[in-house]
Amino acid sequence: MHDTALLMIDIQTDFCPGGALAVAGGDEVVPLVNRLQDAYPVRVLTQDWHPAGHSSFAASHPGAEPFSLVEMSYGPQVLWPTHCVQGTAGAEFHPDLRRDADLVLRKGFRPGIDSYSAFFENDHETPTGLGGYLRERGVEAVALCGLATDFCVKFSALDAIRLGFGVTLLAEACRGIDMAGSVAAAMAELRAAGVVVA
Ligand code: VGL
Ligand code: ZN
Repeated sequence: MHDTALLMIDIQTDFCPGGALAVAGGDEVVPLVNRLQDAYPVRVLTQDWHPAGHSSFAASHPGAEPFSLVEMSYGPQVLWPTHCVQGTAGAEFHPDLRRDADLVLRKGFRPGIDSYSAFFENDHETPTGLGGYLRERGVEAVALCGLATDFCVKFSALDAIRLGFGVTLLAEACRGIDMAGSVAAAMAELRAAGVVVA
């Protein structure tokens, strides 16, 4: 088997307009993502899933502003508005997103470390288990869509390359946060790493 998996990254209420960490046009990807699912034999939804008081939240660092940078033991970390707290409405998938995926992979659940990538936490070392899951199912390539292009989609794509998967970014089905040109920078970085942008 040489299957391709569709990885649908963090299409959650908090990343859509009106949410705590809204990505412009985040909800626009939903109809396209729903249609894309029919074309892939393996479909994975990822869900950003933080405990209350998570270390990636600005509110957990007295005096810190959202979108500022801090140095963590594992490297630099952007501090975010409180988002995708386990069990809250904001952590739910967009209400119109199809839920019939094979796997829901939660990430960012360890209090002291963030996890942008669906494959490794932000230390780039601690695996989420997704790589093994895909390998055991005979998957050799992944196609990525979802939110946000410049954070969770980018790091998932780079890690997939590092693990030896063929990687396609479905650009029409992604939206970014775009801090200081970070979407354009992400696209350049992904192309340079060998990601096919479709
Ligand atoms: C994300 C920032 C914090 C993402 C998740 O899904 O891109 N970004 N948590
Ligand atoms: Zn998060």
